[in-house]
Amino acid sequence: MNKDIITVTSPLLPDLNDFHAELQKIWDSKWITNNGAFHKQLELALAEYLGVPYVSLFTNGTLPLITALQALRITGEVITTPYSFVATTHALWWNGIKPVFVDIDPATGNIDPDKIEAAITPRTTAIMPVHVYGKPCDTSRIQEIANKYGLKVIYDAAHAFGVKVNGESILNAGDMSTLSFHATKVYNTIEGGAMVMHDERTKQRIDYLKNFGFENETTIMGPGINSKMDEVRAAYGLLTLKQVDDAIEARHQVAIAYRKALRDVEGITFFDDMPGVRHNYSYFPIFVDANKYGMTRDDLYFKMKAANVLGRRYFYPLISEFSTYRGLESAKPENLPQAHNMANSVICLPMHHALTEEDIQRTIECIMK
Ligand code: T4K
Repeated sequence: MNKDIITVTSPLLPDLNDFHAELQKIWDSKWITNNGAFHKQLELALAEYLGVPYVSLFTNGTLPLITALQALRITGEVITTPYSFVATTHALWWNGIKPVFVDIDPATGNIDPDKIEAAITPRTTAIMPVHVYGKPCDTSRIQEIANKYGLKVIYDAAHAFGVKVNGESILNAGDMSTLSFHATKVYNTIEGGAMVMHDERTKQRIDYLKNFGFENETTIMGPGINSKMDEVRAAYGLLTLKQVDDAIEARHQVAIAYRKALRDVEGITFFDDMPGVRHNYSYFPIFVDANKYGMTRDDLYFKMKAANVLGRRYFYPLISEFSTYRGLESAKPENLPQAHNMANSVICLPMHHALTEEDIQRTIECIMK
């Protein structure tokens, strides 16, 4: 048996010679960070590619979440999902905000809008949903609730690069959206991230906040932080942006192959494409029903591992199960049955642009027994 390791993802890398040519320009200019030429160019290129008015680049996908909460002066309680990567809730914690977990809709893995209103208290100031796996939240319903109660909405769109609903970027929903450009994402700048906002004034404020609050050489507009992207990663990001459509199409083909092979496997389910949505195929989660499949999720996960097919249990354990959060009333398992069910049954299969036919077959064979 071929024992080469198949990883859950693999970074989209630019051609090294192309990258070297860009590095030469940076070396010649000696301008290596602080809103340089490549940084400016990438912000504009991303705004155009994504179909959004303004983009502010960050050094990762966690700091724009923390900064968005600061910029909107969010305090008290924020309604969020336990079914995400820990960074979502950590961003609230770092701002001294109490997370209030609401269960998910099993059809999407996203926060269930029907359960949001019951979690609102006089201390609630915002909703922070996640487009988990890049699947769009029900943004209209969430906005209706936010309008009714005067709440802000910040989307953690770390997984939703390039996702559109009926031709409109999902990143235009809510007050702000944040992206991650980590190496493991569909589009990467090694480490990196961004915030998407609707107006120039907010963009200006965010640009100050990510640079210590400096408005000019001598004026500080507020307690900012340092979360700027440097020129090397911005240049890298301009190159990977040219490759990302092909990478998404390659991922789409992997999704087609997985769905074709696994559709009739008893006890294995997965998401299909949503009508009108341009997906990015950032993850391919499958859900194992142990009774029907005849094997538990963990047994399958370890069987795959033994065959060097490294799926991942994103997102297990739930955020609400980590020691920092599990004492919260909203973290009680009885409040989050759907999220627990999903976290206990999920395996994200290897999904990236460079998977070969053989890799896909080896993955499928592990599941088909
Ligand atoms: N919000 C959400 C919803 C998020 O999912 C994330 C991050 C954030 C916010 C925060 O964004 P950032 O601050 O991270 O930009 C990964 C990522 O580190 C993290 O970015 C991501 N979500 C999370 C879901 O997954 P790990 O710990 O699973 O990555 P790791 O190192 O185990 O890598 C997984 C596989 O990827 C490896 O087995 C092989 C491959 N890989 C990885 C790296 C780093 C490579 O081939 N090359 C590489 O350089 O966390």
